[in-house]
Amino acid sequence: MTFELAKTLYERMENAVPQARSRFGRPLTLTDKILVSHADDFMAQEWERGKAMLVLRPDRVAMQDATAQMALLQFMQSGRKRVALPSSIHCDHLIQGRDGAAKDLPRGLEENREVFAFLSSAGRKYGIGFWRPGAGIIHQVVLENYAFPGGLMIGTDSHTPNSGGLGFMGVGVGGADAGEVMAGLAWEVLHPKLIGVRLTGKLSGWASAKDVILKLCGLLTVKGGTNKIVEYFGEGVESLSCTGKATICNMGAELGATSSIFPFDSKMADYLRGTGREDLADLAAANRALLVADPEVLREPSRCFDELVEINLSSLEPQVVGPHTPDLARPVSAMAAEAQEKGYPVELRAALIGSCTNSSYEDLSRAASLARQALAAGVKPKVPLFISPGSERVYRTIARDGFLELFQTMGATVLTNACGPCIGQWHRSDAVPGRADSIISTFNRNFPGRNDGVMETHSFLAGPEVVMAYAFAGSLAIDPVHGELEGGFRFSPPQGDELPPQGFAGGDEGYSAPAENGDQITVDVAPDSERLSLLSPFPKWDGRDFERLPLLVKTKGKTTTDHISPAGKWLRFRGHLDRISDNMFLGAVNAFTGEAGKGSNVETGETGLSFARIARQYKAKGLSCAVVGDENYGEGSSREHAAMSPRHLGVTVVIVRGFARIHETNLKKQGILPLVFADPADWEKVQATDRISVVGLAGLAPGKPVEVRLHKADGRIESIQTRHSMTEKQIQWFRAGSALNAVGAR
Ligand code: MIC
Ligand code: SF4
Repeated sequence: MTFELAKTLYERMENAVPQARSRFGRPLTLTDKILVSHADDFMAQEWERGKAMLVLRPDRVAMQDATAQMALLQFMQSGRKRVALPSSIHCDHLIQGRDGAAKDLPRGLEENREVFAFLSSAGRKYGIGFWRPGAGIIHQVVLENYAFPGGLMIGTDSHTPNSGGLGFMGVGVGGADAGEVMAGLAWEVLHPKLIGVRLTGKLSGWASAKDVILKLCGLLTVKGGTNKIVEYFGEGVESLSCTGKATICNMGAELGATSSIFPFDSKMADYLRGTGREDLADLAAANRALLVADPEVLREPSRCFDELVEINLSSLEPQVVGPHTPDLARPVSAMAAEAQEKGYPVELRAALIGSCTNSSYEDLSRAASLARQALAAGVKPKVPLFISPGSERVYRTIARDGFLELFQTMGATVLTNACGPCIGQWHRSDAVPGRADSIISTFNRNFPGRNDGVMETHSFLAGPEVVMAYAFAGSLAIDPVHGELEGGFRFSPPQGDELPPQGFAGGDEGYSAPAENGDQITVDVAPDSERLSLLSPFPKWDGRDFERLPLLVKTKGKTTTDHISPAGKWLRFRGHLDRISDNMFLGAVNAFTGEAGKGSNVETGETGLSFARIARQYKAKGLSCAVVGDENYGEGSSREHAAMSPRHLGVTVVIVRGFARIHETNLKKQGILPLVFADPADWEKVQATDRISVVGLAGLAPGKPVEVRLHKADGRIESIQTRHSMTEKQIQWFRAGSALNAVGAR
């Protein structure tokens, strides 16, 4: 099926690409080529970067189990019998890592039986491929099975761009977007600007693909990629394996980028062949010119990119980032001094290798090469090590090739092929709330509380080689790359194979195909379920201005979706809006008290309440409320619960210094008014007891500022200006109460 999809796409590109070249009057980047050939209507489309809304037709939809529930519940409201395009569900987020796969997987199956039954029955009925729990992490499975150069996919997970490693543009979206596209609607996204990253030189020694993106995170920061696509080019590109490229694209999500992409090359062809898709490799090779930027772009990149960055792979040093944010980067050689200076706890309590970012065969083989060296020299690991393979295919292959045995010899716990600790599905036996200690992983995110639920844990991120080396060093005070370990042992640089020399091991990979005709299949939702509940539409806007709303919370500093709607134990309730809403803002820092997760009911004066409780109290009195946030509000994940819970509990407006892309769209989709302070300094003016009015809503129009009035406790009224980025259509969503209501209303 993928071959056919690719073939039709390349035929379409044959026309679309020259047409776009002449319309734009310049050579095309790869991103341009992909976007123009997926336009719903190329001629009617406006093509201004940073301004126009693109209306696109993706080739696929991918969903992971934690977000698929809401995506499917929303799709089901459309009344369609079958999805309009190839789609898949991947069960990876709900399995807890604890004792190792042999015990964890059966336990996870039992604990989540209801949810998996719902997802698999919905998959069978609506024509969606279903990957069973343990089959692997969504992005690895997509890379191995579905990605093809030049294609476009949306996925209900922010790391969907991982597939850009195979030239397949992936974009993370909320479940509402996925639900609508599966129902046959086109997909809309703000036309991203383009960052060109020129890679020169060649990786060698310790440096790996992970270091390229960690370095870039340090350079561009977590908001540097908002509403932008990162396209890589230059001679360094060819030296990176396909899965290494995927690592880089994966973590483009940490820049807030809409997507990241690499041009088609021989490494991609090798990977396609290695994963049994020889036909696609040949087809892509025959269409190479469509799947790379025009040669003139490489000669004159400033004509075609909005921003340019250059990274020399030859001089790249391995990086370590963290704690608490992925953009706090430094070379590994600077870690020890910085840890001391900043007072980070230096003793490492856990080392974790895996996640969608770093769980390829190459990653594990390079980590294994270091483990082998140390064990041979009699050096023992100092820190508990956890390994999460990315997919069943990778798992079987490392089992066959002896890495698994090696990891087990050193006492590692091999977890299910799933997200596990990366998303807080981790029973960390030695975690103590309130105690700060340090862990290091190959993951992509390290927001407070993410892995073990303890806000104080200092989570550092690095490549698989560096994490393995630290597992033997045991301390951030040692530089395991350049320095000596106990007994004078020094590692030699790691070595590994990009692809398994004997090919991937075969066998059942955990896929179930949908039914040919799903009419007779019923979707499993128990009426008394505490895990799933069917959705009822949000109320439509009553046509009136928002008058004197109480302020539910003003957040200070980082407010990621992990702060707004934590995962971990709450993943349980991802299909049950009312239950999950009790987690609302549990991680958000109250700007007035500095405390996380608690605030006051301004009506009753009661303090120390959870924000969900306060919102429920207001709601019971018929009051809506407002939220005020800081910079890059909603960064991190695609989880729309961070928009749905506030909406469910009565938040009607969110006013911030700046939004992250996916979250802003999620708010719009769910009918919440997302406003941005015209003057970021006005954030300071908002006080705990202010009542907030938003006026002139009947005249809401694209590009038109919105007036917000702060009614002060002493009776003064302060007026401030805000802006919004809603298009005419998105304003309809607001009026209808949600995007889904607006679709229904047509
Ligand atoms: C994440 O890495 O934060 C997640 C869990 O994969 C999320 C999706 C979710 O919250 O379910 C993401 O990245 O979008
Ligand atoms: Fe899963 Fe972690 Fe990847 Fe998210 S970032 S998809 S939780 S492995």
